[in-house]
Amino acid sequence: MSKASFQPLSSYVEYSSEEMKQRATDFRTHMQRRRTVRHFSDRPVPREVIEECLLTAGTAPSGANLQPWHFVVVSDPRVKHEIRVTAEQEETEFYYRRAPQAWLDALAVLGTDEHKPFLETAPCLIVIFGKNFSILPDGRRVTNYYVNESVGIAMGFLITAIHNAGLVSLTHTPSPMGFLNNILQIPPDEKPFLILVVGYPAEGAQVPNIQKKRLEEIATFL
Ligand code: IYR
Repeated sequence: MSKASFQPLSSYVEYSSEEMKQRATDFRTHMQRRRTVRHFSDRPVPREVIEECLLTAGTAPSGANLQPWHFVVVSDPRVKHEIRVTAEQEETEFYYRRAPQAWLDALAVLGTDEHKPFLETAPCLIVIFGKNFSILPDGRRVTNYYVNESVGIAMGFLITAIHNAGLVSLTHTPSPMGFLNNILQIPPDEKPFLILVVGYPAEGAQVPNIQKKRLEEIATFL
């Protein structure tokens, strides 16, 4: 077991209450401009931007700091094509056979169906895997903890970073997702979590007319 080692918290910056409020409001306004987009342009995105956003995702807190995530960035058109074809097979099963009517009813506001052209049009697919085990620097294989929570937090950081950089994204979850291990040759102990489709919006892109809940509906102060 490695021992805890500490250092001063030198990166913390304190703001006045006024400044804090302004920053919180500015950030909310910035985040409220984010929309999940399904109409993508095929315009390529700079690789360094994706790298920076992945490094931001990698700053997320994780169980025992084991960082149980693996981001596979796909821009090869042949691999994207294979992912699209297989995802559409699974999605056809989902929409026509697997999904209960209540689920299809809930999805109706989004106008989604089994067609997933964005998996080929968008320049970049980031497939996020959660790792059940880590290999430590000394070669030991250890169990990861809170993998779903950790990967979920890192995903939030990634989506925020991509929005902040000026690109759009779509959290896409074909179900089941095991085919991604086969296509991308990822070992079975890594579990696909979702595909984050990243790029520029298509010209004239449209988004569903949906609302976010009000504070009173999502928060309780005691
Ligand atoms: N995986 C399907 C269905 C779907 C499910 C949910 I929950 C969504 O928020 C959106 C879609 C699809 O991608 O179409």
